[in-house]
Amino acid sequence: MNERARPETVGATLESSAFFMPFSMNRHFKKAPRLVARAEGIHYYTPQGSKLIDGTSGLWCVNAGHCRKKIVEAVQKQVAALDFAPPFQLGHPLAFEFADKLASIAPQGLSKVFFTNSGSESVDTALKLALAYHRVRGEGQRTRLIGRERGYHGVNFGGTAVGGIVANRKIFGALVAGVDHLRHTHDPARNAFARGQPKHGAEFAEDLERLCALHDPSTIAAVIVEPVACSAGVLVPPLGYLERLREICSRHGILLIFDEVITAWGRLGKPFATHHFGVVPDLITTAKGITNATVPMGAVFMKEELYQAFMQGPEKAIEMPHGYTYSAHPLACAAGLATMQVYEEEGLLTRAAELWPYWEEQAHALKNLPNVIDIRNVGLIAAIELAPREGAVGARGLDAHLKAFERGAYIRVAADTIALAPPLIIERPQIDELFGIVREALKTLA
Ligand code: PXG
Repeated sequence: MNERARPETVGATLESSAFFMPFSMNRHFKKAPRLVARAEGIHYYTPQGSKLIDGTSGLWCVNAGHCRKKIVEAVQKQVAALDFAPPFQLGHPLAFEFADKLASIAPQGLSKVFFTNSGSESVDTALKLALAYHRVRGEGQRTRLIGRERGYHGVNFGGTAVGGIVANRKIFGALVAGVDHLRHTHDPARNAFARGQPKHGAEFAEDLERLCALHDPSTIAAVIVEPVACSAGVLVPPLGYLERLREICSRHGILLIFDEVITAWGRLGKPFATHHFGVVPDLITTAKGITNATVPMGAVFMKEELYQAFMQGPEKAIEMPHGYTYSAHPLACAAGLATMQVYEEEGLLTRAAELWPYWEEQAHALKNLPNVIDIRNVGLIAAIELAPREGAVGARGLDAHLKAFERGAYIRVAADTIALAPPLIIERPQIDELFGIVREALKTLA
């Protein structure tokens, strides 16, 4: 065993480690590392054997819980049978089988699937598909892409450009030309402590009309939004908002992309958020739970007519000059097929709907704890927003994360907002336990 992985030495030598950790406070972390060595069900285990409830399904991705036997075995079997197959001008049966399986679960009409390896790649793929779709139809002047303030669409250039979290953008220069942003939908003055979709704010969708008036709608290729903006602190769409956005896009011939990297695969009690909200986009980006995070993978779903628009040229021509070495990787397809089987056998794509009322009650029961200024929930997601300390945005959130960890729960924080989204297999007593730990952490927080 690597010396660093031994329980007695773990953490002792990390300050000089070569690992530049992503989206992490490297120096702070390496001084007092929080490591996990094993996982099972809804729990992580530290190298020393302490048990932690996984309050955020890893990074919103381990929807069926950790180390599920069926998925593990499918991957083990696949790696020994076909480790890799080029996806360009060659195929392997699982890729076609998995795409068909996914299309059968996806919202009706979104019948074609493009494979990627992550949410970021799904987003950049969807943006390129949108631009190319307009171009092959003779509307190549539609080059503008519209995102939204506080949106998170991964970290590649396209996704960073349409994203709207300032800290993720500001040090990377001009990004991509021709991008604009809708205003965000957060309105705590009217909507604080809303349960599910907030009542006020459908009119924020009218901001798209403002951008249409500014740029002329004929220059806009696509609008991309998360149905629920999760990374920016769980912003649930106001009632009527997504409907309005859909109407405006349709009226102006603009493609609507839902980024469902987090919300797909059962998080809102239906397979996709699209099913839950009843508003159907033209493209959907997914990743994370598509393989229960066992093997990296993403997929972009598109309407049949988009796919068909690409199929009009000569048959001996590549219709979409885009794709990754690892698109439809055999291990990912095997993991994904086994994941869908687990989801179906255990009813996990709809289980959040059953847990929702209980989950909502437990979340909102934290209302009177110190520093809590808002609580938001949707499906099996909850956000507890804390007042920031003066001049130190995020400090209280970080302390909440650390205190919860000490008490046996791994939770994500976005600045001063705690975000909870446990595996969809969680039971009611475990929900109590998770909120119990958060409650204790909040009580002791300065
Ligand atoms: N779109 C959305 C909506 C996401 O939430 C991505 C794209 C990018 O996916 P990849 O696989 O490239 O990371 C995401 C990722 C958090 C958190 O705690 C959220 C994500 C990733 C890491 C942390 O909010 N979302």
